[in-house]
Amino acid sequence: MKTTHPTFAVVGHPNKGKSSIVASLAFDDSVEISNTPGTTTKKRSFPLRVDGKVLYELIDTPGFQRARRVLAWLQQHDVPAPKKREVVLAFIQKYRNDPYFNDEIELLSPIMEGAGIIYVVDTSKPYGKEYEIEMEILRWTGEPSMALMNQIESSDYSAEWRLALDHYFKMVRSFNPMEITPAKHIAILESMAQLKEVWIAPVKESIQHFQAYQHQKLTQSATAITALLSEALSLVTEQTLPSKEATEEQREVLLDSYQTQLRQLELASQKRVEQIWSHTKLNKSAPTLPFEGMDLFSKESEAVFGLTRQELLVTSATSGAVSGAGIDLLFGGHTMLLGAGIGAVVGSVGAYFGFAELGEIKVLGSRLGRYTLAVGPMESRNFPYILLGRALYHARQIAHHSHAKREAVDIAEQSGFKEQWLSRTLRGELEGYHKKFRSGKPIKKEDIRAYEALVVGMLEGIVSF
Ligand SMILES: Nc1nc2c(ncn2[C@@H]2O[C@H](COP(=O)(O)OP(=O)(O)OP(=O)(O)O)[C@@H](O)[C@H]2O)c(=O)[nH]1
Ligand SMILES: [Mg+2]
Repeated sequence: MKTTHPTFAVVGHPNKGKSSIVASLAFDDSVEISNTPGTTTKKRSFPLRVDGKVLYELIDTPGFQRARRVLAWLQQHDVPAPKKREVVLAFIQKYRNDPYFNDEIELLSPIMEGAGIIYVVDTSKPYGKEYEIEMEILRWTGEPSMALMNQIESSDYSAEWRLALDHYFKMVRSFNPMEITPAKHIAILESMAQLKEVWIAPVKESIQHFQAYQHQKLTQSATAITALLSEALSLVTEQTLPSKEATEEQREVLLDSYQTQLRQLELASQKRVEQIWSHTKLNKSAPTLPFEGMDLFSKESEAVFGLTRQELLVTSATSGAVSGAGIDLLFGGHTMLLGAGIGAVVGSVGAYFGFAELGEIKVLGSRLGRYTLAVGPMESRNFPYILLGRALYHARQIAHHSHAKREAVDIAEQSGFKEQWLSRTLRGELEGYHKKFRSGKPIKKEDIRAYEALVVGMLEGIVSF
């Protein structure tokens, strides 16, 4: 194999997280992962490509199945160290079509073709001598190697593992494929580069590309989120009417269609963000989208992703919905706000939380005896914050979602999120743009760009690097 980029074969005992490590480091959710030992049966290469250039390549392999037999075969050949490699090649040559040794052939061949070895162990299980057989086989290849300690469950035998692994590997690192951040990703790449001297320079260069690539994903996400906000707030939904009077049912149908369109805009923006972060399978297989079952217009959504009740009141107050006594009440604190007093001040709780007042449904002038019933642009001043809060939260969860994870993204993880994304000054800045988006006038490119910059700043604050 003639490669110009660093290549690593991820090997080890069955069911120790080899495929999970490959998925997380290659940003690839198509890697087969399951808790059935022997899931991976064929070697498969996963290159990480950025702008057409391969930064590095990981090879997923099956676990050792016949390690004892293989080592026995190798040891029949009593050769000095420089010749051991040839014995491994002879083994591959002899058994390449023998299904009995399929797994060993699959895992040894990429190593013999020049891939660095990454040996994966699960340090939540006790160390055992049987692993020495595998490590001994790897030693026969004469190729440089490192060990990754992946603690799958909570029990911790890493101390004894480390003592054992230090005998066989010049580098031993801990790595959790479920909780990967760009910083951890880079740290592990730096260690991996140490395996071969010729890889140090290319990996350094790759890391720079990698960092630029991560930031590019943030800006692209900001573009998708800004498009959502500007399109949703300026959205107008219309329906033709046969006469000047619209029935209650016609109004309801229109409002329903308006809400559906808003939901679709949100969904399209979420899809785009998932695509940016290479999460293309999220909504197909077992994992569910964040917010699935939590509607954009639900009370839960307001409470979780929008403003706090106090902030919502301030928004209403600044929009003139609350006056005099209302504002005094506002600064009295949460307990008062939750009391019966609220209703007395503005008439209905719905007005505070916005969704009752998405927009006025208007009958527009006639053309050829036909009238138009219209709703939009968005009138609720709270709605943009709900939408933005949800979009930022979704982007953060997606950016933090390891490609090794096969379970749902957890909405309950949002603790502390609200406080992190919206400051008072920021709210002031956003409000100006929301007003423009809601004005019904064409939206200027420079306003879109300025809003994107604000969103990039918010994303930088909530996505950990
Ligand atoms: N909680 C947790 N689960 C993990 C971790 N690493 C792997 N798993 C789970 O362990 C199981 C095995 O993971 P795989 O990545 O398929 O393991 P493998 O070594 O490729 O297995 P084979 O292909 O069968 O040899 C899967 O259910 C993973 O979700 C981890 O760090 N934490
Ligand atoms: Mg596997």
